[in-house]
Amino acid sequence: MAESPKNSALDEENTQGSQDPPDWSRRQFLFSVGAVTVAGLIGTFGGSTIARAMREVFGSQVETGNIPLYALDYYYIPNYMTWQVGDRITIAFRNRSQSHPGKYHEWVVGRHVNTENTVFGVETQDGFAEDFFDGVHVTLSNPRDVNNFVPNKAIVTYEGPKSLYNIADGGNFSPTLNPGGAVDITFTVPDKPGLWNYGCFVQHYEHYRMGMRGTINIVRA
Ligand SMILES: [Cu+2]
Repeated sequence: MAESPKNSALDEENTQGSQDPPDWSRRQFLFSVGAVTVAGLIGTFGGSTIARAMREVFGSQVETGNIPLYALDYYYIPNYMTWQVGDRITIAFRNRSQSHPGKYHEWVVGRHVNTENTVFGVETQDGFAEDFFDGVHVTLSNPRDVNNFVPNKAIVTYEGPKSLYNIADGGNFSPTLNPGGAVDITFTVPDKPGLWNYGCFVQHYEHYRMGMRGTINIVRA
């Protein structure tokens, strides 16, 4: 009997002990399953939403225009996106923290999580070695309860009073929102195809470690 693509995906989930070196899509799938498990343990709210979102991981459609991105404790919805080079998009970033007290969360996009050798071994550090927004023209708008914003090497246009963005130095391009906070991030997808990661490194990468991360697949037009 011929396998449908859906069955193949399930088979991959059931062969985690396989000796075969995983290809990229399989690694991405297992990575995502781990994130879902963590999210399910931490928050019963939203668990089913996450599971539903994860079923869309394969064959994810190119998204353009206005793309909502929700930060919860400690995961994002969605945690996978596909963008196309040259498309104009707005990430409508919202912090929907449901813990008490609420948590602030950031959105950092890049590659290669920074690590450092310590007496405890190799430890993850804050942020990515490669910042996706380096050299990218970005417009920020509709800020509400922005904890801080680090532009790093992005070329940023601010709509409205700059004071509302609490502009800060250091680290990757990263809007950080207080609970209930919001900001819209508008840009043209640069010619940086391939897989990128995003994450929240708040509390010395604890949020990232707990599953607050996602993947962007950038495809050429
Ligand atoms: Cu966070």
